[in-house]
Amino acid sequence: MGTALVYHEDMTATRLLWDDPECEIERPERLTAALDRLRKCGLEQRCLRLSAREASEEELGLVHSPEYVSLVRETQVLGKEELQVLSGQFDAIYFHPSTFHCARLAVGAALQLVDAVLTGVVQNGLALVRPPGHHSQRAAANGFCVFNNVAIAAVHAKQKHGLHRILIVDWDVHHGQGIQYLFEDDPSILYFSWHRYEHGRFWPFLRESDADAVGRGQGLGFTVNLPWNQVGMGNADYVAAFLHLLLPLAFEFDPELVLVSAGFDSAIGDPEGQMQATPACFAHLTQLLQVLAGGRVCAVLEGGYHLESLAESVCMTVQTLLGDPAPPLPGPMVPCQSALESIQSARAAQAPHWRSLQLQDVTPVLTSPSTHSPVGRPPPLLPGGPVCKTAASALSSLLDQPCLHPAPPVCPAVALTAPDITLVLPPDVTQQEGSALNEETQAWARPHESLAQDEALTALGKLLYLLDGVLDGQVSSGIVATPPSAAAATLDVAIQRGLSHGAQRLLCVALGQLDWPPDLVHDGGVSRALRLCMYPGRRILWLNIRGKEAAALSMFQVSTPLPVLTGGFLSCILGLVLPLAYSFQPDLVLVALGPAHGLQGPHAALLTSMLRGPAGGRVLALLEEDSTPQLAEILARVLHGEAPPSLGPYSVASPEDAQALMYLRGQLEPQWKMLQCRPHLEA
Ligand code: Q9C
Ligand code: ZN
Repeated sequence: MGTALVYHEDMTATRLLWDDPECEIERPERLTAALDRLRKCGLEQRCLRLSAREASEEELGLVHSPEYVSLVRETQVLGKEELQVLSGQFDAIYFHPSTFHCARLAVGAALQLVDAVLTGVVQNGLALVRPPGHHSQRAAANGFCVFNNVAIAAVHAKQKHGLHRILIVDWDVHHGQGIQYLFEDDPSILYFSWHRYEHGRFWPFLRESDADAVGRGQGLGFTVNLPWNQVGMGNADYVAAFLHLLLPLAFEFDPELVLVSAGFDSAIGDPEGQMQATPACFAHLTQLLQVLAGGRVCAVLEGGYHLESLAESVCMTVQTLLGDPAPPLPGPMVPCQSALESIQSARAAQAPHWRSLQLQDVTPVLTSPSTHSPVGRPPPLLPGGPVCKTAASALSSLLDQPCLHPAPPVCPAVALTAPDITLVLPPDVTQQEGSALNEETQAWARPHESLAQDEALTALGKLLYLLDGVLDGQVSSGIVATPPSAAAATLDVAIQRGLSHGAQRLLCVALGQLDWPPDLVHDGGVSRALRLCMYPGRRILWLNIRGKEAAALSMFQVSTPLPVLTGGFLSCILGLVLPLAYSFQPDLVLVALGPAHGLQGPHAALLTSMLRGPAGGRVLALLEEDSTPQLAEILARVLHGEAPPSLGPYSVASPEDAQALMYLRGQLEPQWKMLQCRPHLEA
């Protein structure tokens, strides 16, 4: 199943006809720049192109009043002067004679996308639209938005497709107050928005954009606001917000569809947002959403005013929707104190409404009273007020690279040692036949007794071949089956070989009874393992889930006994595994499912799928030969970019699991900063 790209050239028609510095950034080139770059990168060609239709007035009426729809309809025949006067009655709005037509196409595009996804024509998609929608209200245009494209799409999905739970993720840098107002008492729509807020000093200057606005009535807890109180938020801040706030709630909510209010004014270079997240960050955000709702993700363009940054971010989003692995994020992954304060405040505000946040430490942050003013609009900040991170680095150098998108994408290869098993695989996943040279394989096997038998040797040869393929970029990822008795030794060789073949940092996630490879620990005196830990580069991070005890033997050796079949599993992935992985920034991840790993297919698939993120997709999964072919198949599919199957109804972590997790996080937090979800006390 593919990716839809919904568009219509007519949406470039609406434009500002008079001088207005506030509105001039919302211009037709936004669409053409994005589309041009999609073409140049070969991404448009990989999508199912759908030509946008106009929404009917009945469809507009799903969220707008008839009087308001009439008012906008009548702008078609107004002259420039009259348009300007009418525009002045709204905040940050211009009308053009083509506005009604364009705005109906924008809504129609969102509806067509939702229809294509919910009827199974495609898996996901992007609607490239103007005007944007998320500020628009029942009877008011606002912030360049005329009709609320995403809100109408959500109501349509409920009414025409019978959906019960829809997640709206608004990653635009402005608060989509229009969406919030329309659904604030509706528990069937979970609305998440982060936005530049600066304690109320940023447009639209609303008290109800703060973290303590959580919805009302039946909808309590279904509005999630994450206000950014400083500019300069970057990749680490955005990913932390997803891991520690959005995703725990989203998994608990268990949406049937994810709608993204995909504004890219939250990216680096944008004059409105003044943020620092690079375009690649949107690939990660997209990938993190694709594990929800069976991968049914519909992104609809909102803002984004730096043409280059917008175009590149759009490409990153589409490429990820197509299933390609997200590129590694540049720079150290350390969320800033202000971001942690915001995340913590939002978690604290939501905790009463979500089991996934209970039993976790959500004590609110004390901020000095001077930063909040109780009534009215706080005084504006002087230009050059608090910035979270040092000034913009090289946006241009980032965007000038013409070939950020490898095409065609590399695909996962699957190697199996049991040749009689036939797997049903996606067409562009190859079943690997190749093997490393015999002498080489034997040399690697020699120190390990358990690798002496033929079966184990054959598996090892395939593993070595596949590992080289991944590290050399011929395949993106892979799966190897080994005899159970050889699992630990094979993993050991994989680690050594990975490091000697160019991996700088290697993350090993071992499940079940796979201890830190025995010969590494027990080879007398200082083991190779410990030597590697002391190596200046600190190159291996070892994480054993379901190890014997919860322990951080060192910052590079972590063990946790979390039972994998309960809600503890999800909090372990979101609260421990992914934060560690994103902090470590490995260039290769080994996922080893050892004896008694106890993972069901969907759990293994979710873990493997999410570990693609931190490592640029370079994941090697090691299975035991006697695991079911279905397991190999499902892992091949997620490594290929397909959505993992649902985990089923949400189950909460047991108090013991939650405790063990909190203990480990507390120990590791000082070194691995993505684990943090509250600011330091001294800050
Ligand atoms: N410098 C969207 O991104 N002007 N709308 C704010 C602050 C209005 C943004 C002025 C911005 C509207 C869809
Ligand atoms: Zn915006």
